[in-house]
Amino acid sequence: MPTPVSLIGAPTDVGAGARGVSMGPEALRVAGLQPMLEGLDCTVLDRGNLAGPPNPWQPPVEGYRHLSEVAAWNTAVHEAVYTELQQGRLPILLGGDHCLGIGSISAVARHCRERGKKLRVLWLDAHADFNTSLMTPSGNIHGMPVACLCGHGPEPLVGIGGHVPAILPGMVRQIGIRSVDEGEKRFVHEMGLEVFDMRYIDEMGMRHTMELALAMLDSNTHLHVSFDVDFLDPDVAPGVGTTVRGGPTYREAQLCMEMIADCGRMASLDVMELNPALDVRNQTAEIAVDLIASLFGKSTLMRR
Ligand code: NNH
Ligand code: MN
Ligand code: MN
Ligand code: MN
Repeated sequence: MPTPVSLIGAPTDVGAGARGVSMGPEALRVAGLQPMLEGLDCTVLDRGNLAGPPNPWQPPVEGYRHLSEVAAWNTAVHEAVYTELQQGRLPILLGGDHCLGIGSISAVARHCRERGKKLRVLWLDAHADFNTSLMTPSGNIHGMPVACLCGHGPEPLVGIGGHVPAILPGMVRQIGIRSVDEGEKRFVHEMGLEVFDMRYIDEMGMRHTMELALAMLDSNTHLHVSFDVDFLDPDVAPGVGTTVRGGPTYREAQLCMEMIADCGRMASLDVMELNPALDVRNQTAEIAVDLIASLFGKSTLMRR
């Protein structure tokens, strides 16, 4: 029996530089996320949307935009994701901007510590999201979640979940990266993050990339997938706030998701940064739902 799935909506854009990802959860529902999963024999509970403060749309203060609002939303996400994991369910966080990866992944890490499980995080994104207040060009906290999770960030974010750092850089594999800020680049190297950037994928192919990113998972490993929709090439996924050309094609992204499904270890998922205000007839939401189907084991032939 597959693990029962819980959908958790987090309708906020407090960590982003463009308004609109707050509409992401509803767009994914409208694109048929729940019936798609049920068609793959998953039992699904939609937990509805979390609540949190509105977006005050203020400039950054000391390198952070909306820090208290970001902390409030992440605290709510942490508790919701943790609760689902404790009940043996597979949480799918529907973003919302990617700052919420702090709440989600800190909850997964806490669950893993308590259960003696190893953790592997796949970060599918055009961006490394490894900025700190000193190096951020924008103050937008959706550019900082990986750094915060690794213990580099403000106390109200780094402390979520009660264990600092929540994760170690060695647990993370980043895939699809093609936009990294200057200071951020140095910090990524310094901390030893393992990054499969687009140059790597171009030269080695998605198959080899995913074989490495998924290497050494065992039956005691919890695999978390944090899927920033801007991972995809903007030709197929225009509905995001920060498009970067040169991303994975539809087919490359499908293979990436299929290989994750085949490894059989995915136990939690974030689907982030979908921006319906910038989308065209909900096509980006529909593509995201297609790719999530592959993540949950839909394949062209035979297997189902
Ligand atoms: N690196 C930029 C910043 O920190 C952009 C981050 N935007 C994202 N990240 N969408 O996934 O402001
Ligand atoms: Mn578990
Ligand atoms: Mn991101
Ligand atoms: Mn991104």
